[in-house]
Amino acid sequence: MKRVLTIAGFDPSGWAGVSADLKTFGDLGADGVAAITALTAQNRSTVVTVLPIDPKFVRQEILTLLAEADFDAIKIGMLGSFEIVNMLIRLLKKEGLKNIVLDPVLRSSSGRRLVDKKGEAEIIKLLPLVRVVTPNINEAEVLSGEKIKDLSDMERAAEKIQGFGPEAVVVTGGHVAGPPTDILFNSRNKQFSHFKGVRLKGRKERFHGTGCIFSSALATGLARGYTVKKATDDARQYLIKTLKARR
Ligand code: PXL
Repeated sequence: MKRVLTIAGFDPSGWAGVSADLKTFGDLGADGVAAITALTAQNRSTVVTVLPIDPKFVRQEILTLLAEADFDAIKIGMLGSFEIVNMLIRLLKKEGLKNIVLDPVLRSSSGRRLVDKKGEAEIIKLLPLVRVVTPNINEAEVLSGEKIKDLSDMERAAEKIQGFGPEAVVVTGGHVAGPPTDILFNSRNKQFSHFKGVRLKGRKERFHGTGCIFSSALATGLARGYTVKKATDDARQYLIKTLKARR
């Protein structure tokens, strides 16, 4: 069984954060383990409070799991504070951890910060240490410093973010109007892949945790040794199936 670690926040509603990540790993047949970076008080529509965990404790969480067995892949989600981002940068370098998917979580759908302002700026320094980054449109705008209105803007942002050091970038298209298209830019072949989807209907709560599930499924594919393109394709299929099953 492949062993996949999530480093993310806890969402007590179960649809986002570590609980969604562990469910995704389990559904896809991987052995999921978790290090919690923050607690939150929230339901599926509103985040009320965010409580980042002491970075020394988060470090212990990760190192204790690592002492037992290596990870085949890692997914990084909500980080909460500058201190945690900083600790993680040092830990990933020191331990030489590889095959990492970074979901650069900045804000909840309701607009609440999920990492403080200083931490948001520090996330750029994680990019050279990870294999794939999966920003949504808003996160891609912040990381690239460019406004995104259409597919060519998404391509430009993906390429610019790749320039910060990851092997590949997937900009997810759920946050622009119309049929959603996800765009992958892979530095290995310098090529873009477009993954066209169908807009699912429903209240916004139905889409709570979408980015968490997608990045966790992608990490599971990488753990299995799939290419980034196949892992992306499979992760999208799993996400669509999961969203369709929600009411
Ligand atoms: O979907 C972003 C996200 C990630 N991680 C946690 C969250 C949320 C959104 O609410 O709570 C823990």
